[in-house]
Amino acid sequence: MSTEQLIANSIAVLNANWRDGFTVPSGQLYPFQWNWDSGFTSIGTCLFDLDRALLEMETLFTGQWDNGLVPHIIFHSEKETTYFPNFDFWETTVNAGAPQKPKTSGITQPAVHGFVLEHLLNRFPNEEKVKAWAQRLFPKVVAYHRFLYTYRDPHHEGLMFMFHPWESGRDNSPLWDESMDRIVIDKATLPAYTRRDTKIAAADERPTADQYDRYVYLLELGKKHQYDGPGIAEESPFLVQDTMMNAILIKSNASLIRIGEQFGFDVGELKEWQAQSIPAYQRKFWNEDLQTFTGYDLRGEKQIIGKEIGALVSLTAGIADEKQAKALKNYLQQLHDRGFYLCPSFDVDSPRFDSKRYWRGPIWPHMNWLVHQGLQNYGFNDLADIVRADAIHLIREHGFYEYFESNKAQAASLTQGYGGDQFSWTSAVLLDFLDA
Ligand code: 2M8
Repeated sequence: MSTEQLIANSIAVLNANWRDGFTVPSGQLYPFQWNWDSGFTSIGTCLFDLDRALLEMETLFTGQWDNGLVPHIIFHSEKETTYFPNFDFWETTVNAGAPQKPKTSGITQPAVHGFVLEHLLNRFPNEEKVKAWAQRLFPKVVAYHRFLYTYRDPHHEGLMFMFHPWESGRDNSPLWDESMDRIVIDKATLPAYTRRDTKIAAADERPTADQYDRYVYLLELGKKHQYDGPGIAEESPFLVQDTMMNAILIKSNASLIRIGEQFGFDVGELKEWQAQSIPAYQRKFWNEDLQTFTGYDLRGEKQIIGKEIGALVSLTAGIADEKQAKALKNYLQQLHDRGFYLCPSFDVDSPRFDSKRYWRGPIWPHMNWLVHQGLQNYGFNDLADIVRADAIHLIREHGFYEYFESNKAQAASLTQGYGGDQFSWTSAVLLDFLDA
């Protein structure tokens, strides 16, 4: 397929997934607005319809709670019933600060908004409407970061926690296995539910039934504590400080500081967060033996051992020092030399690696976008080019899927990717990659 055709197809996917004011990740599998998906979508959409890209982010923030939370799903339609868990299962009315309309979930996702604002400002430096948009959203994004530092950092370390794997965006990563195994499921007390995802995507490419029981358990735990109560940190068996969520938060803090300075907002609070978060990330997450950053299991009080894609996002945020950056770069270079597409979402040498199951091994194009930028930050341009080229190649050969086979030998016999088709962030980051 020619580059012109790829661009035309990407735009067609994003047009087909556009609803009234926002883009669904994938028409069938994910029929609502997802938080971090919208950020990546804006980065692609702005290249052919700037107004729509701006509206995407504004619509997302119509779901913001009084406490600052930006939920992971905004259920703009209450009639759409093909996704589980829907708004009625979340019952966010337990929290008086949750909006009545639109209905939302009660958890969050990676804090991409700050860097998305800056990305668009940099792309369109002379557009007054982009400047006005950034100034309107700035205080809302800061309020969201304040939520994370207030409600998700009980020991005031400068590192936020998550209490549900869906918050990480990397739902069934093997990183969470040990914490998830801690949850004892009592079927008699777990509310009845029916999954919808496995009716649309292949079951062996999705999380398992046991994992879904635990997702529901943690949702109920959040609900019990109004989704922001201190009881979450006290009780949740799953309580994790994640490498990627914290790296993205730090990256967005940096963007907000620059934006705030450009437009004359007070950035004192942002600078204080940043001054605490970067050294804390360095101190707590670097693992000398593994030569990578590893998240921290707050409930189990230990590092979460595993080589995983989230650590590579530290490059995008500029957290890694030169030596650490080199180690992360070498890790990727070796994978490339051994015949893997970049960047597999989990350690290919681990027995828990699964090249086709969701976040346990496949390639995710928006992750390539983040890692590509990170490698460029440190001047590793040749490897950055490979990361970009691999994403383009997989989409060109296998279609606009949600994720892709990471083992080149195995991918050679495949004609398509995995998970949902006609996927928004896949199309959006492809547009940006092709525009570069
Ligand atoms: C996936 O997660 C949702 C739950 O949020 C699901 O499996 O139902 C993840 O890949 C997540 O990162 C993504 O934002 C979402 C929509 O694309 O799908």
